[in-house]
Amino acid sequence: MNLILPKHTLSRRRLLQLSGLSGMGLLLGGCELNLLSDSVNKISEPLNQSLEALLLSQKPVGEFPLSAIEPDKLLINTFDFTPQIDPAQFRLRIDGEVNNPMQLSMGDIQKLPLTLMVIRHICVEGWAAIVQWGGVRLQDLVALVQPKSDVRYVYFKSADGYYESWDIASAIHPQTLMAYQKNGQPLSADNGAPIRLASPIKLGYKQSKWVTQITFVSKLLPIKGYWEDQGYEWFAGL
Ligand SMILES: Nc1nc2c(c(=O)[nH]1)N[C@H]1C(S)=C(S)[C@@H](COP(=O)(O)O)O[C@H]1N2
Ligand SMILES: [Mo]
Repeated sequence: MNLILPKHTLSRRRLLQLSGLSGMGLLLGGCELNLLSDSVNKISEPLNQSLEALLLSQKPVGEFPLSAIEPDKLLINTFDFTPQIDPAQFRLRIDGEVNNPMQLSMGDIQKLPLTLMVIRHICVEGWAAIVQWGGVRLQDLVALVQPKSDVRYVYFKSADGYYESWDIASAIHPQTLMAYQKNGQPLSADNGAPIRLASPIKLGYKQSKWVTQITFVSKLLPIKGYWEDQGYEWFAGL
């Protein structure tokens, strides 16, 4: 059901693009404010061709009902300390090999469509919890910044020094969120406020908390992730 609408929107946009009528978004490309006020339209812009093909091939995984949420089971798992971030000062930088690098405030991010999902979070240390996350789809942010066609990976930098890298297909999966709510409440500092990754297709250690920077790249660097660089598996898919 929810796959049909974006697909139609994309092909309609593509038709417009082919007929040369969709230059408007590009003219505004240099100006973050205009881009953002037009953000809801802008996210139905096509990604680049290879990403669009990936996007259309992806199926959402099953979710749980609200009644399945296990509020006490999500343990705090933080390798060092909990950064205290002032949400009013906070900016999420999105950069790398993209056409429109951006710095978004939480206000900007919260103007984008909110997605809620109830999924199971699984930590390799032997615990799991069914959680509802609320946030913006990472694919919507991808559509705003417009990665170049050779982008294959995404790096996430966190305020506590944690870092992660993901394959682009997993990053644009419809249930990969930049989450700012947990179980219907604003995210707490311990759970990664103001914003963190949340996805049902990756193990817990891939889901960076306190994300401050998202960088799109064509090649994976020797440095892959905080736990991966100590021997944990990189893909960490579920
Ligand atoms: N920045 C940052 N993100 C992180 C971690 C961390 O230590 N720092 N721990 C990871 C691990 S191992 C898990 S299981 C989850 C735990 O999320 P939670 O503390 O909200 O339950 O966050 C992940 N993201
Ligand atoms: Mo974990």
